Amino acid sequence: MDIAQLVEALGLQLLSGGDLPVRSPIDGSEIARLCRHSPAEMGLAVGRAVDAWTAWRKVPAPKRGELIRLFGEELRANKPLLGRLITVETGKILQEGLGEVQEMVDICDFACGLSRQLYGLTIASERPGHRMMETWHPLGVVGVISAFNFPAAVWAWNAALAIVCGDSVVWKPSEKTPLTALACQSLFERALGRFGGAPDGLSQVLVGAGDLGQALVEDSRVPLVSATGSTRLGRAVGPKLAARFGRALLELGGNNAMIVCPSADLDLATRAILFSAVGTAGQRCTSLRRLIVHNAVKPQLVERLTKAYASIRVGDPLAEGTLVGPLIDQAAFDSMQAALAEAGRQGGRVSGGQRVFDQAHPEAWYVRPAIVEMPAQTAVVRQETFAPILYVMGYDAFATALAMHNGVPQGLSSCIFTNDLREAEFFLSPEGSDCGIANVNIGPSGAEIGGAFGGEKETGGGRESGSDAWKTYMRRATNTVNYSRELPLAQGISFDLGE
Ligand code: UN1
Repeated sequence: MDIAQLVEALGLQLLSGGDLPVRSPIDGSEIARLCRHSPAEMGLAVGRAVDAWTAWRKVPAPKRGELIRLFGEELRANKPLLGRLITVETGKILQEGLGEVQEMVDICDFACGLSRQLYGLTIASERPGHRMMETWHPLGVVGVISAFNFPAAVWAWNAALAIVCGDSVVWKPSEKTPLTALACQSLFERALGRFGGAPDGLSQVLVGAGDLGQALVEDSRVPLVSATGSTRLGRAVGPKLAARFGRALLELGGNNAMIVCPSADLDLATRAILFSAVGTAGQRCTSLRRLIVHNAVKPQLVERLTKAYASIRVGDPLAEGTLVGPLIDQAAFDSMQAALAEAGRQGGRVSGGQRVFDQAHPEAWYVRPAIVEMPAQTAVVRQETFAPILYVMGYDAFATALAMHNGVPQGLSSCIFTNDLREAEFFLSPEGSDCGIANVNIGPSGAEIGGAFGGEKETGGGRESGSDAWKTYMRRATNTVNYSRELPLAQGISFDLGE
């Protein structure tokens, strides 16, 4: 199936003639040309979204859940097509493209159930004849800015929750992956058609570059912006939202580590390292970037990894057996090479990392994943490079490993491999990992949607997806009801005219 047939099956016409070229990282070829939306069009879209929210907030939440249930059905039925399009546009392997769609299906199921569980508390009042409670109300327009590496799932985490919470959504996807965004919108519109009666403008997509995102962030009619991307993006978005008291849900850089202890199951660890360090060509925000290994097992583990890395198949992400597809573009390749050169200067021993298939595909950026043994956690290790580079460092004392683990600016995901209960529990304790996600005997990437997803420090502090992340998409009202004939004041204050 060629790209034209693929997008047509997903309800899109293959567009050409616009000013936004879309390239597939598989071979660097241009697969579409779209028209960019302007910041003025963003303003109009937000206006429509405000109107949509005004109507949608009156629809009972379980009914709103029904729309998301229908959307989940569309996603289930179209999983092979959408998964393939994700692979074509991002270069992640087909298994991972399909996994991304499954993540969307899962969040739809979760959100549908949630639509009957937007619970508030009932609170004991200190006054006689009074009752206190919390109610959760729809917040308004939710802006979503998403990155190229999860071009569909991250939007779905936000959109599925926002819509059952009674909000409307305006989405600015990465300009590197607009086709996936348009396909998601097309499937959502099919669900809307079957649902019937939802307001226009409930979910909108606008494609373009940073000026569009900026218009969304600066629009005071948008009470919440959920932005996924680099810490640099967060530094641009966060202060702008803060300046207008908008709510920010930031999911930024990660520099995720694994501590491997002497008691660890090295077989298990090797498999986990492989998936999390080279999966998605190291382009997940949860990718494993730092390996902190006890010196007693370090030589064995490095040997196993070197062997495993040698047999990784890099190549066409649509072909069966490929584990690593291309990097997204030349800029990603350049920053990988710059980091490797810098690591060398800082005392690292680099193996792998070289470009491959450049003869066959001069416009595509395939690399061998790299392992870099570092003498210490130097500056280059402390920064996030969005590429398959695994820095390996040794330790002798557990406390040193933990200090090294937490000694980076980012705080997204983390894990420990150990069969020692004390080490495992300490890692999860308040004195342990400082990340939003902390795992035992599984890698840092590939989280399920049921938990809250996000991290601390320069990762931005946002939480999306499962658990009670929905609360960010609603506003909380505290209500006190007096069912007595008296007017007692809280804190026992007396305030009488004194006749
Ligand atoms: C991302 O890279 O922005 O935990 C999201 C994971 C995926 C989501 C990654 N479920 O790796």
